[in-house]
Amino acid sequence: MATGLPSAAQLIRTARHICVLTGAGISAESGIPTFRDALTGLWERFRPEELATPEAFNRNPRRVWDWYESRRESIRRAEPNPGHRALAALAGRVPRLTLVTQNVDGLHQRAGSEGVIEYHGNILRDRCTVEQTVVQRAGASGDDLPRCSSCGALVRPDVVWFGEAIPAAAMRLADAAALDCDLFLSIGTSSLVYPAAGLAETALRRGATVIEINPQPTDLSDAAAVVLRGPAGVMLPGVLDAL
Ligand code: BV8
Repeated sequence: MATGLPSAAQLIRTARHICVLTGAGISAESGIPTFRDALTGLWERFRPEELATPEAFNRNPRRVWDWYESRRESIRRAEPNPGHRALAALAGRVPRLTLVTQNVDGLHQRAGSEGVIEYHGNILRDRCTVEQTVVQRAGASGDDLPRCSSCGALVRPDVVWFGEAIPAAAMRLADAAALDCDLFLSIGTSSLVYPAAGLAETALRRGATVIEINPQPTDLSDAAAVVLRGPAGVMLPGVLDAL
């Protein structure tokens, strides 16, 4: 396993198709707590599986909405950071780059990335729990829970909860990129949540090379040809400069 920007830059310079998977770590420098950090303070007594599941929502929609509204607030205040921006710029410097994100914050798009595959949806969109489509909310309702403007059913955040399937189009596009890429960039993810974490394994099985960018080691680190052990907001601009 090599370390350092020159090795990463050399691999990126010669890649035919780069598949990138990002996790909450790339948004950490925008001030957005990673998924587990989001369960601190008021929410520290909950585990992700107790809030980010259909069961939790059906049991207590108010509590789940309060958590999502507090996360939406921090996302609305956040700006893309140099890591997001360097990744958007990188796409214009290589023959082909597919960006798959586990993040639901929309910051890659705000940084200028195009064709972003939102593997776990987007927290800022509302989805009708009956029509299963992205909808506008109706005005304030009696029980002050957000409701669908067309059918009056509860709306939920348009994200993938634990135990729910990945949206079919996102799954198909991400799998195709992991199967076809010759270089896989894993950035800011603990590689713990499946099937997202399986994308790197798919790429490896097809003989792709892996680069990991993360201040901490993960289960993927040993399989990476190059590890940039630091924050994405520093490492990605560094890679771009080294190209
Ligand atoms: C499914 C959206 C089946 C919601 C999210 C046992 C074993 C294996 C799997 C399972 C199991 N039991 C259950 C499962 C399946 C389960 C799963 O994987 N569970 C885990 C906990 C074991 N998966 C599912 O349920 C998935 N669905 O399997 O469905 C099915 C199939 C067909 C039909 C029906 C059903 C759905 C999973 C999606 C859940 N939704 N998010 C929301 O956001 O509210 S997951 C959420 O957590 C994130 O999206 C991300 O994917 C995941 C991890 O979040 P974090 O830990 O916060 O972030 P991350 O992992 O990225 O960690 C931060 C990293 O950044 C760290 O490594 C840190 O070092 C690094 N970092 C920090 N600062 C920086 C940095 N890196 C770079 N720069 C920095 N500055």
